[in-house]
Amino acid sequence: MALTTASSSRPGTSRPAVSDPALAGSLARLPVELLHAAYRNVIASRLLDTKMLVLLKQGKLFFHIGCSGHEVAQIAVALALKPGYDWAYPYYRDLGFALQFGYTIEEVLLEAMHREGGPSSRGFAMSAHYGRKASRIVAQSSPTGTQYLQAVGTALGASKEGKDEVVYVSSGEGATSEGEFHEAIHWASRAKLPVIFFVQNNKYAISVPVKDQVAGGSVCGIVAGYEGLARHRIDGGDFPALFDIASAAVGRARRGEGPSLIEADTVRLLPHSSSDDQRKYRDAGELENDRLNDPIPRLEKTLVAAGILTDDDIPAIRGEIQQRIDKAAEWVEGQPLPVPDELERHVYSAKVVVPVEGFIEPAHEGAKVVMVDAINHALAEEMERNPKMVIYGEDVAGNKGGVFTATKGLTARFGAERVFNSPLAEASIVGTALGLALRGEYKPVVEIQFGDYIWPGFMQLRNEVAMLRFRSHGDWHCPMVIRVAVGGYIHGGLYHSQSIDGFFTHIPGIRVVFPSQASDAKGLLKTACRCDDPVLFLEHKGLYRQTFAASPEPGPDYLLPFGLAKVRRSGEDVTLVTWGMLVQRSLEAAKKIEESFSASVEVIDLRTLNPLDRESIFASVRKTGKVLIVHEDTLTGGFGAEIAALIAAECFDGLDAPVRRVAARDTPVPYSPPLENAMLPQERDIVEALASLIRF
Ligand SMILES: Cc1ncc(C[n+]2csc(CCOP(=O)(O)OP(=O)(O)O)c2C)c(N)n1
Repeated sequence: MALTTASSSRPGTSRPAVSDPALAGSLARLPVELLHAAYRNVIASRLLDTKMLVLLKQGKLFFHIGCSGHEVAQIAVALALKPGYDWAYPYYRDLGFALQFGYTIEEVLLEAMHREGGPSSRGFAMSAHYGRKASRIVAQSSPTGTQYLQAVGTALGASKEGKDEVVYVSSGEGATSEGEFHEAIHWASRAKLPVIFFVQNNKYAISVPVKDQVAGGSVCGIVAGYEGLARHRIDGGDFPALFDIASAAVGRARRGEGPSLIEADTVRLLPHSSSDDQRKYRDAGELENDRLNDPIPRLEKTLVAAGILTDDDIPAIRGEIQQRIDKAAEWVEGQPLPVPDELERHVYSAKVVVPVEGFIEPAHEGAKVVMVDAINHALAEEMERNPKMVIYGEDVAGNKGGVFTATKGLTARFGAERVFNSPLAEASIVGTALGLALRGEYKPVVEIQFGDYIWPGFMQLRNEVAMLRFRSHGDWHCPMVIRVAVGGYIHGGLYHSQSIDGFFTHIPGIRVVFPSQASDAKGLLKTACRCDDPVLFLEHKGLYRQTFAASPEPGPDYLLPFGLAKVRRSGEDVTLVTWGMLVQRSLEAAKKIEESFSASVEVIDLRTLNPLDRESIFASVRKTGKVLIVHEDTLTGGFGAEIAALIAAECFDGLDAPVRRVAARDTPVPYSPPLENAMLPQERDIVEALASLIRF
């Protein structure tokens, strides 16, 4: 069965052009057949809602979230945009928008019935999470509000490219309470980016009424202070007026004059979702009032008055679309479900920058360089090589070059268009980078000033960056580098000392790199800048200028593979697995042990935590029979626990002693030196643990 769009059948093209004043304004300039198609999409959206609720009752789908009451508003706005040229970040209630932007009836049902052939996720994401690459509908997630920053990032790319593309992004009024919405409005207004923020105010966020959500009840009102933002509040049932306003907003965006927010007052004719019963929190009178304000009969009246439709067309079109929907549902039922073999296919890219196999580590002959300068040089070389690489973050631009100087001189060399300051907002940094990266041209390499402050960006990292490829079954991906200064031993206290590797190694979809010395940092960062996956690049602040972490600088062609650990000291009696700052302390401890015992310690520096070089660990443990894992992050749930479990599972027969760990104590990192020293692992802790293993 061929997939056809709801808008592909176009009866009535011979009707007279629009003449009724009800359709005054820019709508009158639209070809009649386009209005017909839009009307058909309105009806398809409504009938699909009803059909999906029937399928739900029949146990053929698990979840439904309705558009009913919103479709007229959505389709009026979609009509003002160019699908496939403009970009769209619709939300879960945007069925009407999705149809107008290119979704077919069959595609809606393929997603709803979690079939393999759906355009957004092929059964990996919930239904109503729209995504369609050919229409530039970016595959959506469930967190309310995250889409806003991504839309801004995509618009940033359009503006950098000098293209007049526009980015549509939407939500209900409830989601505008999320900070990310305001961060997005802020960035777009400041940078005059071509974004249409479309807020569909149906007066409820699940059961929470708008009075408990939005000061004054109007989103338009609460964003009044953003200079450069055009704002419109409009009746969401007034199709011509909405189209007019959307067209004006799109025109303004295309001309580079900045973003617009359109708040449409809509009715929600269904409960929040199929898991909700709105009679629990809305009285019968209110529900009846919504029904009386159903925008579809009103649209039909307007179209009939304008000569676009006749009264007889209406039931005929409905009947025809109903038939198509029923037929499509039957067809979809026969379509294959996704196969479990596909599960891991789109967690990471299949592209590898440098294969581990066959890699021979060269001796570097450059002048000695400290780690922060090696990082700076890696960035400069990659900027030179890739004109679409951009660097941004807090304080990274100009003469400062970041609080640790890692980006020093890069703005002067590559220009403020490519190396620039972001607002002080970590969710903005990560969210916009995602939206920029998924366009396919740009490689954002962003800086998070301190690991301690990555948490506002954690939602974007965990739920968006890490999951985009997976949830879109490989259609969308967002390769980027997130450089983060981490770690303690610098008397930085609770909020300038945190280790974050335990959190991020738990997230499928993000590579985690943690070098311990300058040449590795350079080679790994250059690989990260060419990697097809998102890479969290951890830079230990205490190592930036340490002489023990300095090394001869590798040349510009040097790339170090991910997933290749390094034996930093060979030994026979105990294996010590470590990374980051504790590599040096472990090497010192190993030396001391060898001086006091007739035993040698093999020290393995992992260099990348994801991918993890399991084979090097296992080979060493099989040789020594004893293993100590040393890391700076807190003990409980630290990455050492994962390594210990892997060793227990893989090397049990070869172990002569229990797997041991030295890690930070399970407290925050305190400020005063005696406290900090007690909390973070010290050389003596490693010596003691090694000694006890040797004696075991
Ligand atoms: C970050 C986040 N918090 C909570 C939820 C659960 N949730 C899903 S939809 C929703 C209400 C959203 O209401 P609104 O933005 O007004 O849109 P509407 O559903 O009314 O169209 C909530 C709380 C979520 N998906 N994401």
